[in-house]
Amino acid sequence: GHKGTTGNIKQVFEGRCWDYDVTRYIPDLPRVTASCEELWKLFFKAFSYQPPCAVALENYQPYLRSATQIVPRDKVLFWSGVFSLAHEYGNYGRRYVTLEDTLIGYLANSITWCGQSIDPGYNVTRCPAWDDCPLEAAESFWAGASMTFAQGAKGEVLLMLDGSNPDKAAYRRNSFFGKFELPNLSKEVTKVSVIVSHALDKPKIDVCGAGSLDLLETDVTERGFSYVCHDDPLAVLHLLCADDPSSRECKLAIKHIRGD
Ligand code: NAD
Ligand code: CXR
Repeated sequence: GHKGTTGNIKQVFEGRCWDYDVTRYIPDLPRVTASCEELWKLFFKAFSYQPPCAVALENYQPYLRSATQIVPRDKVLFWSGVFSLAHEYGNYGRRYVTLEDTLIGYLANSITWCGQSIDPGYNVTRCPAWDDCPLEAAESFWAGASMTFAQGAKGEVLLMLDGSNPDKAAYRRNSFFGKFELPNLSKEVTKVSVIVSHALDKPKIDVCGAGSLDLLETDVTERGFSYVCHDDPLAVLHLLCADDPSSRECKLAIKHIRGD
């Protein structure tokens, strides 16, 4: 069991929606024409007045159709296991655009919701955990959102992965990326460019050209896309170093280089 539907969810959803239009303008992302009120109605209709585990992927389609924005060519960023780092590197839509930078992901990120058959149609005290429902029901919103996001991608796409998790391989066929994004990339995608990031001063468990990254290369090239993979490019390493400048891997030879 888990906490229930986020308090004031309608106000949070509609408020975020208005705010997105005013303060979250992302270069070259088309605006959504549906009003915030219409979007809330479509979103709420997908799950409300239904048992919490009975929500099929199709239920969210009317909402997803109304809220989809097509991301400019070469700007889509997917991620697995590196939520914060990916959004920092993408600079919240200014350098690359993640699902959470689009309206669909922005409105739903970090909120909880689930339906119930009786009034008010959603459960305020308890929503099932992922494992309490059949996988499809728990996944249905983010699965649909991820599929829609992948279907709209064009050109070269970027994927950021965690190469330092001892419990999870960097690339997994059963992650959201593996199950709903990679299989739904359109023919307009040319290349999948992968960044494998490693926690500072920790063992590098998964690296380009081995293990799960080999499997990824196979899955990407079999679909007809070209593939490139980089471990810890400096632009990403330096972001990690901003949070931990004294770690061994961040000791730049600054004195030596700049002189004194
Ligand atoms: P991931 O393993 O980092 O999972 C992302 C999040 O999904 C997790 O933090 C968790 O909140 C949830 N999640 C996934 N599987 C779960 C499970 N079995 N049990 C409980 N919670 C689970 O990476 P991923 O699975 O590849 O998903 C990330 C990709 O899919 C991104 O590219 C993004 O576009 C999309 N996505 C985003 C969200 C989100 O919360 N913003 C959720 C799902 C998918
Ligand atoms: O715990 P952190 O993320 O380092 O979180 C850093 C900040 C948070 O304060 C929050 O503002 O990043 C934001 N954030 C979310 N909004 C969010 N929503 C869902 C971070 N993570 C979020 N999640 C999920 O929680 C992500 O899918 C991610 C997990 C924690 O990610 P991480 O440890 O990188 O998989």
